[in-house]
Amino acid sequence: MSKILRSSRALGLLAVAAIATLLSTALAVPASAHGSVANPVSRNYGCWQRWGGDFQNPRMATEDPMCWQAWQTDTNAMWNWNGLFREGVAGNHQAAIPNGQLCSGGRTENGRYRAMDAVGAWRTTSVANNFRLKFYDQASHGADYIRVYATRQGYDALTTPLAWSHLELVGQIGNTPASQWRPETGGVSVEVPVNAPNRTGRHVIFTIWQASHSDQSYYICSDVQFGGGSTPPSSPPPSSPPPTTSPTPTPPPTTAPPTTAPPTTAPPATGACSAMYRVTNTWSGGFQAEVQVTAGNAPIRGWRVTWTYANGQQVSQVWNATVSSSGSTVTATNVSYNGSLGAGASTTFGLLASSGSTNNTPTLTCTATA
Ligand SMILES: [Cu+2]
Repeated sequence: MSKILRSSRALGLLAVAAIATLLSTALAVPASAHGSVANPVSRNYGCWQRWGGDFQNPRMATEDPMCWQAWQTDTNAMWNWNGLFREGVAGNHQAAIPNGQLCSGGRTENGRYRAMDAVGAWRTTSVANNFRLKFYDQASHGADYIRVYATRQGYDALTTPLAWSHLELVGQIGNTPASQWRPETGGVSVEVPVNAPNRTGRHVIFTIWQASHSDQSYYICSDVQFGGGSTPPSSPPPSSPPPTTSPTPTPPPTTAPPTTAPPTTAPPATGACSAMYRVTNTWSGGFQAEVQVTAGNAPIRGWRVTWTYANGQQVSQVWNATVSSSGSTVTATNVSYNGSLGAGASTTFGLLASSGSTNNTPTLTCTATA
């Protein structure tokens, strides 16, 4: 009796496990087959690989916060990690994609991938200055070309939205039909030799895959750490042409210093917290700002910062805070991992916003939860 009970219970557990496996398999299969950069893994593909099976785990917020904001922004974008493309660009990539939006393909698909543009500490892959970029194509489209760009030394990926002027062409292959790519489970892959000398530390690798089946262009950001030792090729030498280190077709390197508005320090509020706002970068039609929140002389468990924009500025994206706007008033609240601050301790959050020619610095109010 008890034996029968036990075994039927075991069967039940097995069935649950089988269903769970089926579900996670169904979830793991992208809705449509295209591709992305597998190594150094792209933002979207990496976040899907690391968290696709566990995307609601709050640990992600602390362990991999850029992926967390991406999953929070649009879960569909993550399931469709391979669908970050535009159609009909006719090779005019720079005309199609505004600065600050390179990693989302110019907010393609109604901005579905906009979280890829967020600036911050995306997980990096260590690479040598010479490495092979691996592109994974689930649909066997082949390529008219793949172009690989690296940010110039001096670009600060932690503070600066990616612009065309930051990029230098560091590798490319020409027309390669899928029949010349290496067979993979569920697709094909190809490697692009990359030569990006004189770089150390964190950089962004920006890849354009011009697929061959139609005018479909993919725009993909990968985060790397140069100087992290050598990355041996994962495979036999490529059948692709050698890299042409031709100069980039982008405008001259205008790594202009960020135009920084003078910081405004809110008066240390009623013992609880204070907030400082500064514009860290501006471009035509928009800007990036950073807000530093500092606890007063006692620890706090949460904070809220409010301000009013006087010139029609509109926040489009935020990281390390939750933001709501009501008319011109903006309210930013801590997220789970940065609400608790010791006495005198600070945290920062960032935002992207649109603006006209006038962009006055607002006055901030900080309220703390003790
Ligand atoms: Cu496709």
